[in-house]
Amino acid sequence: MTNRRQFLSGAGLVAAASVSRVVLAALPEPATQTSPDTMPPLIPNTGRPYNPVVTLNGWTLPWRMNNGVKEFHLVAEPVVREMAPGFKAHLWGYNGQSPGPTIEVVEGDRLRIFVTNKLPEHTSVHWHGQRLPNGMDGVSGLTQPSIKPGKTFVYEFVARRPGTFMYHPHADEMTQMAMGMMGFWVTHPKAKHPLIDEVDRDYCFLLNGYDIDPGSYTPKIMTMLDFNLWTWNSRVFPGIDPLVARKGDKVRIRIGNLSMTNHPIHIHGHEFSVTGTDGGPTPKSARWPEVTTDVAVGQMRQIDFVADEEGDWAFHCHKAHHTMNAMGHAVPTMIGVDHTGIAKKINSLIPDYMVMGERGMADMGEMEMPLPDNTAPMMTGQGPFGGVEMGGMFSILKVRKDQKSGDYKDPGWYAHPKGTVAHEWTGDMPAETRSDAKGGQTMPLQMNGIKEVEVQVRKPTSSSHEGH
Ligand SMILES: [Cu+2]
Repeated sequence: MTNRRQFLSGAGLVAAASVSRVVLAALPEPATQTSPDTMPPLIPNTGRPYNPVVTLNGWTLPWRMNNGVKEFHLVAEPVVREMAPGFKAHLWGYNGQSPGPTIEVVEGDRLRIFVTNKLPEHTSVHWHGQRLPNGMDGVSGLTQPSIKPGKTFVYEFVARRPGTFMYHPHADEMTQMAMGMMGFWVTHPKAKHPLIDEVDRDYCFLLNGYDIDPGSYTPKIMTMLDFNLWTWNSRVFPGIDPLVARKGDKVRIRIGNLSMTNHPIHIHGHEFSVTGTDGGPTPKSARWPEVTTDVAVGQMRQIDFVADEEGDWAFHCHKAHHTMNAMGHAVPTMIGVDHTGIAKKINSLIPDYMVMGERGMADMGEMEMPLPDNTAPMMTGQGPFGGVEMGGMFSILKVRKDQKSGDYKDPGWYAHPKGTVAHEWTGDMPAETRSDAKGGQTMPLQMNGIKEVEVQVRKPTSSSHEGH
């Protein structure tokens, strides 16, 4: 609301209806947001009504109505993004943030989007997934000249089909997307749509990735695969806000992937259906229940489910390396290697020396290791029962029966009913028995002359695995 008012501040006290043509000819004042918090949904107070989305650790761009045209103003500019508390990255984005603000419109809306370039190099904006006149597609060199630094371009088109979209530059794309230039776009249906259910909560976020050396602030833009920070809306766990629902709510989550690899997005405790893709709503006959959906590069997936199980449910990318944060770890696998005695000897020479990874990497989550300035711990987050040992693309779906509708505040940890938490078994352990099934009859192994060998290999240090 305040942002909406900001737009009209150029008109002073003149009522919106009688604003002079001179004022309306000017650019809408660009709105800026620098807080990384999840902002409440922006309820539309002009144009056709709709049920707004909530952008995880993001916000929605306000607009002004000008003679029946919705006008937005995007500013491409360098930004400082807090990726997690205590960890800031120097990125490029829009209107104070990376990703840029979510743009929400209604099917049939006439749009005018001003794009001002405050970057040190040219840019353009491609409206990913939209049907629009070719010259509005934003591919610099192909459909328009690039927007030079300091210049403002205007894009005009009609939001022709409802769905989930994205926007990003189509000029020096590798650099500009590696630096965080991207945003989400939702076009709501103009009337009840047979394939688009009304939902109680509608979340959205982008999958992205960065390669930022611990202790530094700026992403390495040449990285193609070895990213060390896997982010949702340029945030890493525990910096990603929870997704909150009231028990029984119909929940929609829209996910767009502008990273360099695919992400199997997985939910605990519930099944969802993919109800929409890049191409629009999914036909009902093509929907099936599942708990993980792969979101490939450049794709959007819209998942719907009923949040009918109370609790704190993990919600994450299922690539285990994507739920960890940066660490320069050319670390060989040490599991099973007994260091007894060695550490003591080394300690007499190097007092701070410690053995890492002897029992797995879980120790890392709790170790109070000195980190270089400006990075996020590799795997962290304290839950009610101890360390969560996660980072990167991880959040929590919090379902509560007493969460008020429209309340997106974190309700705290779930209070499990008595007797419903896994607990230690303290009774006697039965003796181990061996299965007497023989097996192995279909394809008998040819062991002629070959002795059984027990392989005990220690993986060599690999310099090609610096990140995740
Ligand atoms: Cu992933």
